[in-house]
Amino acid sequence: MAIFETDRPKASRLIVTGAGGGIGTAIRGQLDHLADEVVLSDLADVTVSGNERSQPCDLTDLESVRVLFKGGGDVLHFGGQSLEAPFQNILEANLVGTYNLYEAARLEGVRRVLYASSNHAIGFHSRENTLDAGSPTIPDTLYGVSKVYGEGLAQLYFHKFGIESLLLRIGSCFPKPSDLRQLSTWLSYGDLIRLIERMIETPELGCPVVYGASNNSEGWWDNSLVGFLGWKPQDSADDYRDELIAKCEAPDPLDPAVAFQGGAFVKMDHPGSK
Ligand code: NAI
Ligand code: 15L
Repeated sequence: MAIFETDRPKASRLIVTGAGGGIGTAIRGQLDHLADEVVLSDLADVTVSGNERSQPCDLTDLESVRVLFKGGGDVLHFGGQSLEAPFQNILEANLVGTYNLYEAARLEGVRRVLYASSNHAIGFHSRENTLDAGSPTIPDTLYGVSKVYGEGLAQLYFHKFGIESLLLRIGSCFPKPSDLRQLSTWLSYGDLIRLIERMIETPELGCPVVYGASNNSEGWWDNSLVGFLGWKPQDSADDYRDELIAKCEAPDPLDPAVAFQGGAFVKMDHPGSK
């Protein structure tokens, strides 16, 4: 029970931030069955089809985000800084941007948010550990820290204001796996869309952590605590295993990028002050 309960009816509108990015571009055009209207938003206009409409918005500007969310709806939040970067970039796009997103959601009556968190929120876990929704976060970058912060904001806005969020710690969401690590972390676009469908249809979502990976036999993440969602990934990086083994160098187990789940992010240059 939220402290300040508000009435948030099932949405007839789905709003997608970051609609011009890699994931947004891959999934737009495939969301029309989920709402009467799909609003695609990024810094600039994006191409639309069917029941889609484009509405540019800079997430760092609260008033613009309020205009975007006016009338409420469900939100897929893919907009922001998606890789390690200087702190100022992380601050604006992910810390300020995600605060504005939840604050505008509260003020404009948004029902649910898919928050695109990342495996880099848990990147310093050893690959020998299987993680579930209760595992502690150990971010591997400033970027990963910003994802932990976003998960915290989502939890605050759920427990205080009843805005539900699916905290999706995405592994590697690309057209196909491109290296040996992605045999564990790959999430297909089809499985992502199937999860979005479950997020919208599940009667009581709450604020669960979900690991975003397809049905990969080499996976490190256990989603059994969120079985109530009924999400069954159907694709698998296993189908690309032979191709990847033939083209990639054998991994060195002593390399931190191989020992830890975050891969190369754990040893990226730290973009701190000199
Ligand atoms: P991307 O970098 O391709 O797209 C991000 C989009 O956000 C861009 O189109 C950019 O213009 C927009 N954006 C940046 N700052 C903005 C601002 N101030 N206002 C409005 N829009 C802004 O990223 P991608 O790969 O599509 O990922 C989407 C989300 O999923 C990101 O939050 C990323 O951190 C997360 N994620 C993605 C993974 C993947 O494998 N693709 C893995 C883990 C997390
Ligand atoms: C992420 O969080 C990034 O946004 C994406 O570009 C990939 O690097 C992904 O993680 C990954 O770990 O493969």
